[in-house]
Amino acid sequence: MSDDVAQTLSTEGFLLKRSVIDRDALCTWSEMVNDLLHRAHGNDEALRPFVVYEREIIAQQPHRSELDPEDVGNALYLVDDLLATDPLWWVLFESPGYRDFVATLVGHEPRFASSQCVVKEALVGSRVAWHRDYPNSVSDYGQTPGVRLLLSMDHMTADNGATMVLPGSHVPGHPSWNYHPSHAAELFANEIRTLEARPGDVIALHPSIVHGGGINRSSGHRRVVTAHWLPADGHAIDKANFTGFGRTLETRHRISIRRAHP
Ligand SMILES: O=C(O)CCC(=O)C(=O)O
Repeated sequence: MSDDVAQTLSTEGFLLKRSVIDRDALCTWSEMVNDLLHRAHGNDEALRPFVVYEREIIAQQPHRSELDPEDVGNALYLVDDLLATDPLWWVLFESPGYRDFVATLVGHEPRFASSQCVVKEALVGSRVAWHRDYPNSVSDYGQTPGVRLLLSMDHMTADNGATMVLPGSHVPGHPSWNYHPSHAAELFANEIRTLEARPGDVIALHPSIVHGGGINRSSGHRRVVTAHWLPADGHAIDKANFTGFGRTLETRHRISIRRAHP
């Protein structure tokens, strides 16, 4: 990891890198995302195991939105496990700017753990609840938890539900560890940062940072492609049989993911 990047990630728990993906590569990523979401909207059967709809999120966690499940139609919340939906995603994850950034953060033999497209559709997008990606009830990344990257596909602003972070909250001993992440976000509200990003920018998150994001009631969608990357000696365990963690990925860069409860 370069010194300034290492310093920022270790002290702040996040960093925003501008224009990681160049304009040409971004067009290809956009086409992939558009195609994916088009298929998901069209109820493509092959995608169904990977799609989470807004109505499902709101039915299970009503505090994520002031809308009712029947208000949000067929809006998508996320598509999980992008590599399972289409192996071509792997080509995108190999885009030079992106790949170099991953290498800067976790070394030249990065291991891939998971990926999603998180969608906040125009007018109806729910909030992302405050959480830490590690530790949590879903996944265990052990001693070398790596980094979560969020590639912004749209201009993310406070209005459309940009990602928000509580700086420093990844550090053991930070007072936020005494509270549930949503309570910590309330208590330390004046320290929260909203990460406004443009298409092609990448947000890097330490897996233990408290983060979340607001609703989208704007007229445009807000989409990010997330991917969790580990160093060469990293490992991930799926503790919840969460969609997206079940497969064993076998290429050189990918990681074998074990289930805690087969
Ligand atoms: O979509 C976002 O803004 C946040 C995504 C997120 O929280 C995550 O990938 O852990």
